[in-house]
Amino acid sequence: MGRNIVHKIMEGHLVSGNLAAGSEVGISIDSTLIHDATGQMALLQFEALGLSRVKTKRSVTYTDHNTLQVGFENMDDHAFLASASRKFGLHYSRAGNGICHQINLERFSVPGDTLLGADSHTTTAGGVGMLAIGAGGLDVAVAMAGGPFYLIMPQVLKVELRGELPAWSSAKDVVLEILRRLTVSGGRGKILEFAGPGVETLSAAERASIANMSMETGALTAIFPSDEITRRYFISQNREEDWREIQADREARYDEEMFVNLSDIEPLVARPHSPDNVVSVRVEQGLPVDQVAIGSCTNSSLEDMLKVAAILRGKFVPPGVSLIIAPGSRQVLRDLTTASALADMLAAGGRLVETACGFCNGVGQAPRSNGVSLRTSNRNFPGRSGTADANLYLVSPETAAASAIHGLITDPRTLGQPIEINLPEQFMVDDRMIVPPSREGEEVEIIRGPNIAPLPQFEGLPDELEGELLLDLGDNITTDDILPAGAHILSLRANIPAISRYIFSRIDPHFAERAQAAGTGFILGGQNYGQGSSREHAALAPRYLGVRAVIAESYARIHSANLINFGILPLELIHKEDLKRFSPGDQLRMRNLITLVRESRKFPLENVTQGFVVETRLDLSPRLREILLAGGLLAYIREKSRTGPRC
Ligand code: MIC
Ligand code: SF4
Repeated sequence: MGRNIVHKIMEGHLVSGNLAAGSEVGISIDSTLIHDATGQMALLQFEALGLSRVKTKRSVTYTDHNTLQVGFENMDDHAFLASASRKFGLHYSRAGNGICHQINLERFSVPGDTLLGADSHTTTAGGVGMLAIGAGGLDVAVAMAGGPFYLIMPQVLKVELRGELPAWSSAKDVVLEILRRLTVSGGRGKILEFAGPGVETLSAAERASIANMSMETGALTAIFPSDEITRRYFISQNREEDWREIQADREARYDEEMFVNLSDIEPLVARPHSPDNVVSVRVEQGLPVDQVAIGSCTNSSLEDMLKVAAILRGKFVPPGVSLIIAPGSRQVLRDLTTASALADMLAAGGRLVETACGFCNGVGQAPRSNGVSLRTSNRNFPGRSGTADANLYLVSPETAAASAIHGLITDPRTLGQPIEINLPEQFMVDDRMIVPPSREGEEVEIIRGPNIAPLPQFEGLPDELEGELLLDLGDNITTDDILPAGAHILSLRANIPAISRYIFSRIDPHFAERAQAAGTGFILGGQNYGQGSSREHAALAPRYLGVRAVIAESYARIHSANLINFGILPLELIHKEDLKRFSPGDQLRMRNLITLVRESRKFPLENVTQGFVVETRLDLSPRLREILLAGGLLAYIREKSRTGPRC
């Protein structure tokens, strides 16, 4: 029986376990990615592991999430990241160079290699056949130290693409269609592997957009073959030597299959407030828009930007519409200037902002109260834009540009003749904004401004937990709900005591005080708890405030791993009807935890206030049991290194 791409790459990287879906496997990691929202913790944690240099083939730190510098905190972070990267052997991409996933695709991706990134959209590199996975910063720190990445072997879902996209439909519409079908939880426990004749009709940038946003289905990652089109992309990046062909075998076996006929894809839009709330753009046609924001790691390639420029050429945005344009990288921006496309964008009234994440995670360009913002990014969760009651709609660059010139949501098909763009044979390759690591043995001093706080230390798991149920939340709670995005909070990512003040602050502004007063706390969620970003702060900071267990129906993968990494129990309710039996403020208790974590899958949870016991479950591999007993991954590694090999 033939092998699919996922199994081929995993086999080549297997360190422990076997590839049977559902079992724990360890894989070796070739490259890592961190940035200025997750990298501070990852580097502090790497430092705590006691190694002097990273052991990966290549590790890179990017400065893209928060480049506003409204106070010293932000620059303290950048100076720390730059100096620690140099010392520990990481490349450092300076502010202004662009968004991590776009630069990784351009300059560092390698088909067939593994990449672990402290960012959920690390999956973007799947567009060129890299097995690219998002994880918490601590898991990435361990990978930088040469340790394997452990995961539950997912099922491989073949997404067979047929046909060809019609004019005005775009890669973004393909992934919106996949989200419409799978929803934000339908990809859980799966990797999406793209196959079929439709693949060769898509460019590398289009595939990367699809791989980027596929993770919103909850999938571990998504991957495309690396073929002649990929090779041409590498040639135009002047990196043909990094290209390698990766194809599934002819009779490759998959766990599941779905079909997408590209010829049937029409322009789509994800309505507020979830990326799976997808309808045809025709349904929303005519809705007045206040803001159109084009960019983010999903849609900021040269191809996307050239299409936008072609649509804007000779037009002008009406009063009342703010058109934000953020090209994905310095390379894209420079190529736009030579193609004179930038001139067309500016002439149309476009507001050029720095090549960074920016508007996508609430760092600038917040819409007006109750405003409508049309975005080419990948998430429209409530409050993500920085305006609590704004309405975010996710669309393709074509739909965004068409809507910008009309001031109304506009089906791009109404623009008539399809646009034509010319991509250069060779992109503008210039790596001078990427600072190489120091030479081995060279003295480098790490710069630690006052915003760089020491790592908090946590004790091991106690035998008994008793505390208050602090919050009762619903389904699909995002990490943006747990720890909001935005420039101010982002500038505290290196300072756990300071950032913990903002945990659940949009849901309850007094949460942090209540949690600390309670001493030990529990959180109740619904389905798919912790979906969205990889930010480990959404686990680490609650732990700092005394949260020791979350009770939910199910969890998003990265967040559940982060909870365990910081010694919080991610308990699953066995009978979901039990969710309704709890009230905030109830006193909860768990006994004999040490024995239960060592031996059991079932964890009785007592509601002392109301006098009942419910059954919860925690499926743990022996390694995860030990991590929980130690109180978290760092403590576990320290214990291990006293008794055996590191990591
Ligand atoms: C996001 O898109 O939500 C972020 C900001 O890039 C996050 C990273 C973070 O919050 O640390 C992600 O996707 O992982
Ligand atoms: Fe940056 Fe937005 Fe992409 Fe996250 S989703 S990496 S914030 S551009």
